[in-house]
Amino acid sequence: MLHLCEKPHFRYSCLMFLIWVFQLVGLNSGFGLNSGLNQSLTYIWPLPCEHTSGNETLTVNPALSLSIIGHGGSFRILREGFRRYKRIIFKFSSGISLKLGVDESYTLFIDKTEGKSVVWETIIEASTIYGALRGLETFSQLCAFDYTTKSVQISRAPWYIKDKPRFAYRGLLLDTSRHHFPVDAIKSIIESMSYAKLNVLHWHIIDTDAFPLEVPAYPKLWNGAYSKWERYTVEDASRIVSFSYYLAWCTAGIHVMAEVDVPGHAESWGTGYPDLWPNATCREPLDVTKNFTFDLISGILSEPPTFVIFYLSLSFTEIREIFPFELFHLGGDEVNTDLWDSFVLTDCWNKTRHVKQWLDDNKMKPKDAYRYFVLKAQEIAISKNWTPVNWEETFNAFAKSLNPRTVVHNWLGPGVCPKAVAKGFKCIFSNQNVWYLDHLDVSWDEVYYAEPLEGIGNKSKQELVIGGEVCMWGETVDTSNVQQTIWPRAAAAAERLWSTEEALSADNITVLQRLQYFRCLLNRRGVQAAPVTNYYARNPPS
Ligand code: CP6
Repeated sequence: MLHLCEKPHFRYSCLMFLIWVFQLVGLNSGFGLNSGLNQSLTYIWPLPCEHTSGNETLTVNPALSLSIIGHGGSFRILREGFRRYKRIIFKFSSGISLKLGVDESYTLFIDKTEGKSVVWETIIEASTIYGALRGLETFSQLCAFDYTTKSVQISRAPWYIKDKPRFAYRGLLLDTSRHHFPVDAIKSIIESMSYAKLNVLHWHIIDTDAFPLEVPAYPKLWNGAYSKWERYTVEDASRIVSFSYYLAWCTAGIHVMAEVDVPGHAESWGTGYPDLWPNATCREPLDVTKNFTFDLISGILSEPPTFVIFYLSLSFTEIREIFPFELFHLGGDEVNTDLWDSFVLTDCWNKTRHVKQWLDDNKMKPKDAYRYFVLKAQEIAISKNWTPVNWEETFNAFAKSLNPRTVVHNWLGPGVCPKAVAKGFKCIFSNQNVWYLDHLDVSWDEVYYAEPLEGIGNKSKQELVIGGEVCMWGETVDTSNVQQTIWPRAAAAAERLWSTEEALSADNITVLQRLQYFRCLLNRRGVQAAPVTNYYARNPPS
């Protein structure tokens, strides 16, 4: 329960500060912080005047919070200081594992309290910190600066709000291969996602055009980056993930789902390791015949640490800890395995002598090799305790062989989610006709009225649609125009994914007015959202 208004009984005559370090559990084995240190010494500099200590080892919950009890003094300075220290403490920790489907519900009351004098109070009730964060976002949207009175006001009080998401998965894809995005640009995008209550950043890290990620075990992989400066170190990746969880230490609650797209869309892997290409002129899909190809995928997904030693010897143990989210995307899209296919470029396997030989020896057609490749990649992800996600082509080509835990990611128009859930698979809706943000001719209302559950009548099957995702592919955007292209249309999808159908069935004009207001709110918060009814709208609302 967060009390956003100061309550009278907090007025003690002396100041008192509490720092909650709850959920202190477990023993650490010899790795990490204390390894190699003489345990009998106190590593505090300068040494405190007095101290005693014991011998238990505790794990500090990253939800570390500060309660201030008392009155007087500048709490703001203390709060800022607390934030600063929290940032230092958790700098290299990717932190808590926020689960998909965590309870994000909350209730928000703004009401008069009983008693002699009238005191207005805001109370947010939530059973998880993430619900409380969603509630804070809502609260912030009720607050508006009034230019006449020069104060921040809440109109239409008292308020009572009861809220929860319709779908657990509310995503935005960002593609860092077609154009590079500096870490700060990615953070701004994450921050803006939280305003619309989107909760998954699908990070399409690598593609044909560039391999910007550091993989310590295979240091030449990121030779495929555009330049030395257009790369993400393991530490950058970790920072992005922990920022999503905490967002400047208290507001986002966003998952990062990493994608390593194989076997197509992977030409850049071979810049450092040309052996991965079927041949020098035909470079993807990746060479299916070589163990080395799969060693590399394992290398990316299960990289043990090059021991990272910073000023505190906190180290990552595995890439799995850098991306703690349960879903990992393995791509699998646009692999054309048929000789007669129009995408001649991707028909390398048949055209490369040693690959063709391998196919014949193993009595495989390219389609079989595609399945073999995708399933092997899935096994690697599963062995690391990730749930694999694949673009819908894998389901379309060999649904029967896919691991039943696979999440099918729709994109080729409508239709695959009904089929996937009928077969018991989970599904994410991203119909390219409406939810591909690089299609500038799709207007906000086409985005808004796209329905992830279309064609699925059965309630238990509907539950297998975990949500949807708008996709910001990188061919046409970089830092200069990405936010304008994402917003405001991503907000239309965000409401579709959060709100109940009653809210969504409102008339076009009401929705438009509200969306225009939200777009201005984004602008006020520094997000360069484009106008809602823009020149590229194909069907401007009448
Ligand atoms: N890159 C990857 C892409 C696309 C896909 N995968 C894509 C295809 C068609 C359109 C937009 C994007 N650029 N890896 C499809 C999933 Cl219109």
